[in-house]
Amino acid sequence: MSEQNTYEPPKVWKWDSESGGHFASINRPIAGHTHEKELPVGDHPMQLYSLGTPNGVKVTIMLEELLALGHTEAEYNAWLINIGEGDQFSSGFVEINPNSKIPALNDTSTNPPTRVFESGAILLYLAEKFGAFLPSDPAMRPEMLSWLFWQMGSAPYLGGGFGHFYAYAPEKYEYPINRFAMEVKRQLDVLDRHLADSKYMCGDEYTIADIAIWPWYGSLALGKAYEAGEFLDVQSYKNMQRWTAMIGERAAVKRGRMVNRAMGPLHEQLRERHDASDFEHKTQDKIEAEKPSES
Ligand SMILES: N[C@@H](CCC(=O)N[C@@H](CS)C(=O)NCC(=O)O)C(=O)O
Repeated sequence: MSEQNTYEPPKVWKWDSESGGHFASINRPIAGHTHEKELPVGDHPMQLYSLGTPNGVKVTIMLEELLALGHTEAEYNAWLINIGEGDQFSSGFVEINPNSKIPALNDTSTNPPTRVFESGAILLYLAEKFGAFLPSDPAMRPEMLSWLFWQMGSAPYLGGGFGHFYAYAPEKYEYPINRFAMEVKRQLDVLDRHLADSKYMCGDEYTIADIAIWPWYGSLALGKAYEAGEFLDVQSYKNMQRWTAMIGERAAVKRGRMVNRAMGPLHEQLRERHDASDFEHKTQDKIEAEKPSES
C-alpha cells in the first residue's frame, strides 16, 4: 500500500466542503426536494422518469421486452432525468421516489396511479403485472428472486465502490481500488461459475434476473464499464462472455439500451421515448441534423 494516512476524522462529520470527484456537485447528506417542479406526463399507461445508466436500462429493456411480447398496456413515455443537473431533486420527482434516484415509474393505468422506485422493485412489479419474464416453474421462483436480489446487493460494490475509485475519484488510491477490484472479480467469478451450467440465470428461461444483471455485469464483460476491461481481465470469464453476447443480441435489449441515453454515439441515444417510431426518427443524430445551422 502506497498512501500515507493524513486524514483524521473529526468527532462529528459536517457537510462543509465538496468531496471532489465526478459527482461531487450533486451529492448531499440530506433527502427531500431542492426546488418545486412538476413532472411531465404523457399519454401512455407507464410514465418512466430515468436516465440510461445501468439501473435505468434495466427498466427500459423490460418495457421493450413486454411490448415485444404484445403487452400494449406496457406502452410508456420515457422522460429524461438529468441527474448531473439535479432533476432528481425536484418536488415532482421526490413524490415518485423519496430516495431521489433514477429510475422511477408511475403506472397511471391504476386508480390511483401506482408509483414504484428501486429498479429491482420496478422489474418485479412489471413482471407480476404482466405475468412475464418470471420462471414458469414456481419452484424456480426463489432462484430468480435470489439472483435479482444478488444483483441489487452486489452492484453498489461495482458502481459505488470499484467504478467510483477506479474512474471517478479525484485521485487513484491503491487501497480502495484493490479492495473493490478483488470484490468485483469475485462477483464475476460467481456469475461465470453459475453460467457454466445454466443457459440463463435461471436455467433455460430468460427472466428479470437476466434483465437486472446484464446492464451492469454484461457491460463490464464487454469492457464498456469504467474502461476497466483489461484491468479486470474480463475476457477470461468465458461463460459470462457467452451469456453477455446472447442477451445483447435481443432486439428489445438493443432498443432498451438506447432509451434515455445521453452519452456515447449520437445514433444510439434516444433521450426521450414517447412512441415506438421514435427509434427510427428521434435519435440524437437525427435531431442534431434537423437543427438549423448557426450561420
Ligand atoms: N438501488 C437503486 C439505485 C439507483 C441509483 O443509484 N441511481 C443513480 C443513477 S444509476 C442516481 O439516480 N443517482 C443520482 C444521485 O445519486 O443523486 C436502484 O436500483 O434503483
